[in-house]
Amino acid sequence: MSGASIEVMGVLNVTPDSFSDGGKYVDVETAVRRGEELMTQGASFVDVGGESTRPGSEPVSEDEEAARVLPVIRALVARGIPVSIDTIHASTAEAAANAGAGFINDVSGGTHDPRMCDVAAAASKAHGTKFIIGHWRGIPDLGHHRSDYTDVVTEVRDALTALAAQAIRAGVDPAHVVIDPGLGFDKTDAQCWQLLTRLPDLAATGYPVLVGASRKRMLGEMLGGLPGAVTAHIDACETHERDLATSVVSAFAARAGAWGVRVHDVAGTTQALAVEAAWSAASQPTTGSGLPAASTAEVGNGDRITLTGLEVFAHHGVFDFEREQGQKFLIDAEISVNLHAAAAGDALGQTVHYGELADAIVDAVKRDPVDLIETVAERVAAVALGFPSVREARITVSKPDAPIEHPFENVSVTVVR
Ligand code: PMM
Repeated sequence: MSGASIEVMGVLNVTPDSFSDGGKYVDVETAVRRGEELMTQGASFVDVGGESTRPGSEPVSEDEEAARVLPVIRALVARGIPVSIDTIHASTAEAAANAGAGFINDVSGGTHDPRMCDVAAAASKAHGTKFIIGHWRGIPDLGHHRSDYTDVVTEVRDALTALAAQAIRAGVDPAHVVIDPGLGFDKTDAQCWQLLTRLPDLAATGYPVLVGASRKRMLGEMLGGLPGAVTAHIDACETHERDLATSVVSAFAARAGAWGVRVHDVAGTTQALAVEAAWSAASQPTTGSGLPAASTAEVGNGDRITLTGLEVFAHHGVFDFEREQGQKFLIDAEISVNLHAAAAGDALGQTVHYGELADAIVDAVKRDPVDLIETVAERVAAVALGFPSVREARITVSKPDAPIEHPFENVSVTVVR
């Protein structure tokens, strides 16, 4: 279940030939006005592109591309508008990042230009620039000849994971990686729909997932099967005939756990996302306090760190002698935290340091004696949840020497928070 806020990337193609908005925003002033309009309509940031990736389109020299995008990026950044640069060229990405673009959006995922990963790494380090890694198999060809997959979702996911690992090895901060299945790039319409329906498989990689379905052929083909009167109505409204379908995809993508959507019609998507958010909020189970209860979907992908049998000498208990003499407590902590980025980058900074977790738990158990191990468990859970990215904590506190008048093996309580 979603309801979480999702990034809306508004498309601003400053190209004469992009497939749906080519030629509309070629002069800087018009482009900047459009960027401002996209932000007013609810965009989180504006994706500026200077070269069309439409199959069969004319390649653009890097100089020409830079001349198209840089003045627009500079003007948008000067107005405080967050920007991404849509390019497969490292030199354009570098210049854009230096001009203040917060995202490098490379539909080739760093495969087209051998310098791209190094540029993304330097920008990640110097400016905190994020790197959007798209999936494709080469410059788009008119015949869509490279769409042979045995299992498109698994293959795209594995390819993106490998590209992300390569970028991280080059020096991109794992927290700056975003992945994108590259809808329409070397994929049939049916394969694009499969990728959408299995977005959770991509999200389970631990990387934020961006979806770019806006106005793409997969939507046109689907709408083509509707009665002619439907299209006639759309024409009368003067909106692009695929925008409504795009907005519906945005809502479904949000529900499926996407981090963001790349769209031309920001206003439509903003409305669709508002509907999705209201729907999700109303359908959340609530606790007695009226607060939403944690759902399994929110808890994440199943990754866990488990620390068992942590021994702490402390003075908890209802009897005076327990308070005076103290006794042994054993703590088991199981925390839910996405471990993918840590594993991909072999990076301690992306996970919970179990030594620090143990230290924090021992400190929490040792301080201020209380009557109940329930209270101790609650305290330990709060400490565990205080570590960054921990989404759930299952804490068991055992008191093997508890004052019970009969032979027993152990007594414990478990809380899940
Ligand atoms: N598609 C296009 C261009 N840039 N960027 C990302 N991250 N994902 C996409 O799917 C994507 C993209 C092609 O569409 P356009 O010509 O309308 O910009």
